[in-house]
Amino acid sequence: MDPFDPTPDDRFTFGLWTVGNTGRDPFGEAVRAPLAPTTIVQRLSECGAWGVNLHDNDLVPFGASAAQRDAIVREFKAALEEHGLCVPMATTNLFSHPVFKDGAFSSNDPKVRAFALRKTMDAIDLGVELGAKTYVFWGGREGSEADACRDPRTAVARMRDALDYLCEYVVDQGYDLKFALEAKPNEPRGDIYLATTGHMLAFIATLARPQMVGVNPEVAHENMAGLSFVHGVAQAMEAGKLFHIDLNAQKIGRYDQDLRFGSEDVRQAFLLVRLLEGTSGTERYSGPRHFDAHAYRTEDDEGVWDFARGCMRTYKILKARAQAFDADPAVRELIAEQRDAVLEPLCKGYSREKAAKLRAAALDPAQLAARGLRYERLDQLMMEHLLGVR
Ligand code: GLT
Ligand code: MN
Ligand code: MN
Repeated sequence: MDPFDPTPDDRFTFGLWTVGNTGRDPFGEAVRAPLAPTTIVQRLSECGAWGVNLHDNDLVPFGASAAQRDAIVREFKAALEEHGLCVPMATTNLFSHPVFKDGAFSSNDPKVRAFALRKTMDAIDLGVELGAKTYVFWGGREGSEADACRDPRTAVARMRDALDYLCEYVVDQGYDLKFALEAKPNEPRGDIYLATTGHMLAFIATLARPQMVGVNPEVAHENMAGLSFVHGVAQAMEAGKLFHIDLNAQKIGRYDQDLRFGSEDVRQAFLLVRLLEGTSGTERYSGPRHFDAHAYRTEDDEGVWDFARGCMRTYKILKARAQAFDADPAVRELIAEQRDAVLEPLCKGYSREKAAKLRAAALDPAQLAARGLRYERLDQLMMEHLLGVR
C-alpha cells in the first residue's frame, strides 16, 4: 500500500459542505450537481476519511417538518453505519437564510437572536444524536458594514450571552459536547466581530464556563488577516484550547479561497503539520484533522475526489517530511536548546534575591550580539527536507 494513502487512523474529516460544494460563487452558477449526503458518506469512506461533519441544513433542509427530519436522519445514520464513518463535529448554519442578514446572536432584533438560539439548540440536538463531540461556532454574519448601527461592545456582549446560554443548555441536557469558536476577519460581512483566533481566546476567558469552550482556527482565515497561522495555533495549543482545526490553503490578502490543503505556502503547511504532529518532541494535537476546503470550480465530480485525496495525502507527506527533518542530526544540532544552570532559575519566578543576583550576573551584550545564529543553514535544511532531497 502507498504509505501516503489515508486510513481512518489518520482521523481525517471533511464537511458535507466541502466535498459537496457545487462551485457557485458571487459571479457564477453551480458547475457540479449537488451530492446526496449519503453519497458523500460512501465516497469519503472509499477515500480513507474517518469522519464527516455538517451544518444542520447540510443534512436537514431549512423548514423541514419533524417527520421529514427524522426520516433524513435515519437514512443518514444507516449510511454512516454501512460505510463506517463517524460525525465528530457539527455546527449551525446561521448565515444562509436572509433572516440572518445582520447577524444571528449579535443582531439588534431580539426576535432574530431568539430564532438563532432556538435553531442552534435544535442543531446541537441533531449533532449529539449523530455522535458529535465538538460543536463549532463560526459567526460569518456576526459583523457589520454600517458600523454606526451597533456598538461593537454590545455585539461582543450579545455573543457572550448566547454562548453562556448554550453552554447551560448543553449542561442541562447532560450532553458530552464542547464548543470550538472559529474566527474570520471579514467576508461575508465587511468586518466580523472577534476577528482572529487571538480575539477568540481573549473572549473565551470572559465566558461563564470557559473550560467548555476552545477554538477552531482556519488556515485561510488567519492568512486573510496577514497573520501567522502557525503562531495562532501554537498559542491555542499552549492554552489547551485547540479543540478543532480547519485545514485548507490560502494566498495572503485574498478572499476566503478554501483551497486544497498545502496547495499554497508549503512552508507554513509543513510547519503546521510539524506542530500538530509534535515531531520535534512537543505535545501532539489529538483531535480530528478536518479539511474545510473545496475543489476548484474547474472540476467535475471526479475532480472533487482528487481534491479530497490530495488534502489527505499532502498532510501525510508533510508529516513524513517533518519526522525526517526532526530526526536529522544536523537539524537537531542547530536547534539544540542552550542550557544555563545558573541563569535559568534566575529568570523564572521573581523574588528580590533573584533580581539582585540577575543584576549582578556577568552578561556581555556585545559578545552575545556578535554570534551568528545559523538560521540560514537551518532554514535551508528545512527547504531540502521539504523538497525531498534530504
Ligand atoms: C463556511 C465557512 C467555514 C466554516 C463553516 C462552519 S461554514 O463554509 O466558510 O469557514 O468553518 O460554519
Ligand atoms: Mn472554516
Ligand atoms: Mn474559509
